[in-house]
Amino acid sequence: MKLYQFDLAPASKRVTFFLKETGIEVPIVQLNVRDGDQFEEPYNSLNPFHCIPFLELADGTVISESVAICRFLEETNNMSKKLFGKTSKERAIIEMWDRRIEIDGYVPLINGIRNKFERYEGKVLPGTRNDLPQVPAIAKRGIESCRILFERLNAHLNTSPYLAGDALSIADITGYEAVQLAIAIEMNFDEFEEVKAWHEKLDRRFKLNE
Ligand SMILES: N[C@@H](CCC(=O)N[C@@H](CS)C(=O)NCC(=O)O)C(=O)O
Repeated sequence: MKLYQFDLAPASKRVTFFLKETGIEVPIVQLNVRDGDQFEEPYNSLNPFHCIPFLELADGTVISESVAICRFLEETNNMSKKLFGKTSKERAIIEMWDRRIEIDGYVPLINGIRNKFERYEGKVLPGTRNDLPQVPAIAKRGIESCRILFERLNAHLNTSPYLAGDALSIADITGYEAVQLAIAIEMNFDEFEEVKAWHEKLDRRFKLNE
């Protein structure tokens, strides 16, 4: 089994934090996606989405998508810590938050960043190189979408230490990276004090684990 990563990328960080939290170990190969390693063989054929992270199994199966990779690793390793939940109810609540954060915050901000900063010219959509123009309005819309999400998260985090209750879950990892993207796109979210406090708590935890 091999996990293909680029340590600086948000999607890779989601898997890295999951591995650190659970103690699961997987051999890692670094691909520099900024230099276009993902378009070179054998990686180009291994993963047609041309993004990291992706996991290559011993039988040749390739799994991409950070959450799919983490879920597979959790289900195939017998670790006591479960970031996807232990009961049906826990799993549903965790997935609910994870998807809301990904749909309303993470993806709109990724699209925003790729449409805002010059370094993404020609790379507007992840895993592509083409001449699609950058559209600054997409960055503005991404921030608006994330603002609505943060308002909701702020109210929720006032009553809960982590998104799905008393324990950290995969949804918190997605949420942490969404806040990192909000910082990267220069969004001001000072008014969301609960979100900031939760992000700082996660920041200390993940940095301690480094
Ligand atoms: N939804 C995917 C996102 C994967 C993704 O977009 N990866 C980016 C880095 S964060 C990438 O590999 N980009 C390469 C490129 O755009 O060329 C996941 O969570 O795994």
